[in-house]
Amino acid sequence: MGIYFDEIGNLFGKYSKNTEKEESVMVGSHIDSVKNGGRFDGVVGVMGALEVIRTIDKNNIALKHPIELVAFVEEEGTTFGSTLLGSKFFIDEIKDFSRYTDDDGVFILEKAEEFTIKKDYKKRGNTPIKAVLEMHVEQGNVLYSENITIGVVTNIAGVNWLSIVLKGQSNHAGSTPMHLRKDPFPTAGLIINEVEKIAKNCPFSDTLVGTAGSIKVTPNVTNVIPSEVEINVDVRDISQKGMDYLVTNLKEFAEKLIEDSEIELFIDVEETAPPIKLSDKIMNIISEKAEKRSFDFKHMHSGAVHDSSLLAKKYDVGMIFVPSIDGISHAPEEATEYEDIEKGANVLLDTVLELST
Ligand code: HGY
Ligand code: MN
Ligand code: MN
Repeated sequence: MGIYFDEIGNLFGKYSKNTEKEESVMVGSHIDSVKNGGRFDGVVGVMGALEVIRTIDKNNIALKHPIELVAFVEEEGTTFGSTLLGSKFFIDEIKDFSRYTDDDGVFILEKAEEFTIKKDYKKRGNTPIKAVLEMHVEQGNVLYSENITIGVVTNIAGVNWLSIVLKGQSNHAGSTPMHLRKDPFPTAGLIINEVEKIAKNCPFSDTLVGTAGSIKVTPNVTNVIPSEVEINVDVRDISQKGMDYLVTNLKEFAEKLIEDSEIELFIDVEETAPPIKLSDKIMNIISEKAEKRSFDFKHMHSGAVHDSSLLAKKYDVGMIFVPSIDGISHAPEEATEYEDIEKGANVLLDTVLELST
């Protein structure tokens, strides 16, 4: 395959043996992971794509369209602080790179150079794309609990990430009387609790989820009243209305909390990806191929976001889910039976062939 990178470090492998058309069928996922994550999230989709290409090549199957394997970087946002960065760059939606630095303050493009330009990478260029396919572990418990082999993804939840910063005044934990403190931590605690309360009690959506996943306390020392607390909140729903409900109510709650206090509040909302519907045409092909192999399949939405969320803004996209054992993901216990991955890869192969021959 021709191997290409782009400036942010996304990796592409183009298989175009005897193909006459220019538009490629893109297949892949991401290879980065969350901290303390599992071994299947993302990787299953990249290895599945590689296996599909190997099988086509080994069997000398004639294609009309090239197949492009893709391994996106920074899908999880673990290193540079924003999820779906690799695919966001690929669809040309990143306006300002300055906010994307790692813990050492290195910008993502600078970091990517170590893996691309320094290895005289070839630019992918603007090959047109006919369709995009991503196989992925479900990361939920629907398929596994219902003993279903294939998930045909209909739509993907949207995601907003909120950074909520509360500023107070650092001081001595022992000699500062309670009425003289400007301690942002208790306020942060109330806001964290409110995330769950609002998400649980939304009157019109039972797919709305809210997670206060990380907190940064400065200076984070037992005998020092914190000067600053930053909470990062992940808000998702398959409807924008649900996401807006949580963000709006949380903002109002936080602003009310600090009204008569000397704590300062800063809220930054990053609309990372909108809720999105996937291609009916590709959904039908995936269903038909699963049926042909007598695999049980189910149409379902994805609560997790994927690179496909952003690609679906520009291209015809389809996703194939394989079961996650006990629905666990983003944890070392994340696992999927290898025979389930093989079944998913076969449906991926059949779908790719339908689209590229
Ligand atoms: O957070 C997600 O849903 C994805 O795993 N990045
Ligand atoms: Mn993930
Ligand atoms: Mn993933």
